Amino acid sequence: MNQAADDTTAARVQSLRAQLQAASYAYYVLDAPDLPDEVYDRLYRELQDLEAAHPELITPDSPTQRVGEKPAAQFTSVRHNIPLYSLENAFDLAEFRAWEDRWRRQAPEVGKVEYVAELKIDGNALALTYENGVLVRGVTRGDGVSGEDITPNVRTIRSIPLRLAIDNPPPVAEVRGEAFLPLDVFEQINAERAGRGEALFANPRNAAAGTLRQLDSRIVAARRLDFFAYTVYSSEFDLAQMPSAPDQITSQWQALEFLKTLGFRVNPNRQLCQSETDVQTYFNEWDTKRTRLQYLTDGVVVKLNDFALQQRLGFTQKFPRWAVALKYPAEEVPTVLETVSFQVGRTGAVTPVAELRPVPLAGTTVARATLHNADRLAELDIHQGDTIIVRKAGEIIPEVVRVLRELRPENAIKVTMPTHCPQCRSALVRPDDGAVTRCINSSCPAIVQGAIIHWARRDALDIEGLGEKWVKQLVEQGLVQSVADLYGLTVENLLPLDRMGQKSAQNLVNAIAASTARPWASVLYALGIRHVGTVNAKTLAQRFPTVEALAAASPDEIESVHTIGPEIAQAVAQWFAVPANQTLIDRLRQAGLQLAASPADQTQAAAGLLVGKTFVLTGTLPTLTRPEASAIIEAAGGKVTSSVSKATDYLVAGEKAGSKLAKAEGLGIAILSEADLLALVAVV
Ligand code: 3BA
Repeated sequence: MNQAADDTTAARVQSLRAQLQAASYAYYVLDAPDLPDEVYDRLYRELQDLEAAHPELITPDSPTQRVGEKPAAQFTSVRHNIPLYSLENAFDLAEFRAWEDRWRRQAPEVGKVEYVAELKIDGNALALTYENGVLVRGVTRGDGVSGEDITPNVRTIRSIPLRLAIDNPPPVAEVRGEAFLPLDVFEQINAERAGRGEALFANPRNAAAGTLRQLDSRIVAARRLDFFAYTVYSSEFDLAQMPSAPDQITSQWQALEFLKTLGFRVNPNRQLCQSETDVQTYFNEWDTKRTRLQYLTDGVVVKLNDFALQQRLGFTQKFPRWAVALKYPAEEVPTVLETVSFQVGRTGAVTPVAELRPVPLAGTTVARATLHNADRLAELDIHQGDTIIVRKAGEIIPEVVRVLRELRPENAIKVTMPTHCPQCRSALVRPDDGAVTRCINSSCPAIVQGAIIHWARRDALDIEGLGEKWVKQLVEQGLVQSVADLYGLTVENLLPLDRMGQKSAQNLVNAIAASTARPWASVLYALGIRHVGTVNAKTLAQRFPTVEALAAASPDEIESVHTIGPEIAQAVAQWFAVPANQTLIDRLRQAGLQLAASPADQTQAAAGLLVGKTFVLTGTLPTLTRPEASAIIEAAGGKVTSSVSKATDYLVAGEKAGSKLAKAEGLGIAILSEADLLALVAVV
């Protein structure tokens, strides 16, 4: 029976929460569990039962509220109160010294200083807002000015406290840090994706970013993201006045300690350095040690410790002057080449791929590396059985850097580019101006397969379940020769496929049917026209709201669209000129795909995303004139005014920006470069 909670129930609920929060902190933050799992589970269930009987007692910071029930429809974009700046990179000691010289020129009388060296986690920066100590918002870094509100997902991260662990929290506080995926979770996710024939995440950072943008927080919860905090801010309170803060927080080192007091995980592998030599030693020491960590790091962030000095140095347009990221070079390891395979992509491009004796490298096991193209293959002079060096710089497929000639086996056979397509045996061509060797048989199974996989991608027509394993069979068995054939498939057609059941067949047919509802911009992207990625497809679909309009447009007309260059325009016009593509469009029309923008899309596009936003332009922009920049802003619904005030949302600043820039900085107004502005309107 649901009766009003009495005082003792309320007290019990509070005590359960406190116990669970403490246990969770010990487990996820301190990594030192202090409560057996069964006890935790029993207390958790008791709390769940009490909350079910007395829903009025549920609070957003209750441990039961980490995982939502329903997926979010979409995330909204929110403006950061304080922008998240970028970090300047230094790739060697000379660049680090140049950074040091620069800030010292600005503060010439400063002598010896302290630096805080922190490992640079290769993750995703998040900004977390706490109101009266309770987590109310979690936002991605985005472009640094605005990010996406992903609060439901942030709540699932166990090392992020739902409530700050202090008694008198300030009205508002913001904590920033890095969310990341532990390496074992990353491996597990990719293994699952491979099993389902889905595209793999290139690295843990992309996997974490993809996870954070999942609309269903239950999936996020299952992925065990983690978080290290490194910044705490509040404009409305003075840390020094907080009862549980140290007397004064005047340095980064103290701030990190304070973040621990607030209940956050702070990376323990940090160091207070007294000299440049200390920083170098730390950097070198961690180059080896970091390979044993359960997360990826790509460098060391060095910050001047003293807040007063930080404040004095301030920020450039992009970076704080008081911090620098000392980057580790991309990792390289030797291994043995077993063979070279030649892959045919959806555009017919043939890529030589080295199949390797598997080696651990930068957090994953590497068994293949790209050899790029015929020129690179010739330049490396690679032979079967060669010992080679592979390097990984964020890609899924690492690259072969060089061959260790002295380790070449005797009589090794040189690897050369094939003359015929390894898939369909037709002669390969290499247009003399390009690096690419191509199969130009449009019914080559490799090309058809690639086109279908691209068609089904999440950012294209998002056909769930249509992964590589089914596509391969559909093409091999001749069921599908073009993406248009997908729309004629029936359950009966699919059942003979290896390991296809009634239920999966029905699901696949349904998923294919659902794809006919995807918007015109997605269809345009899915067609796989060269240079037409998601952003260009959106822009083109907006300017040409029907396929007929786009097909009839001349290259000049297409190029007149802002951000569309001659190469793109040419590729689009050429594509529509091919008779087979005209036939494809006709068949897609018959299948019911959206080849025109819906009325709703059109009004939204006309209204624009910049409605209600006020801009000021200053300085000389790299490519746009003032009238052009204004036209772009106004086309998206924004307003351009001439002077900076509190009502200004964005200042677009170019070279030789003067007092307006200083004023905007003073008011904390977001500063955009021309590129930032273009990125902003491309989202529309
Ligand atoms: N410290 C990333 N920025 C970082 C506060 C500053 C900063 C980072 C950092 C700007 C890491 C840029 C994005 C951002 C404001 C976050 C770190 C790491 N410190 N330890 C100096 O581990 N990846 N990233 N901007 N907050």
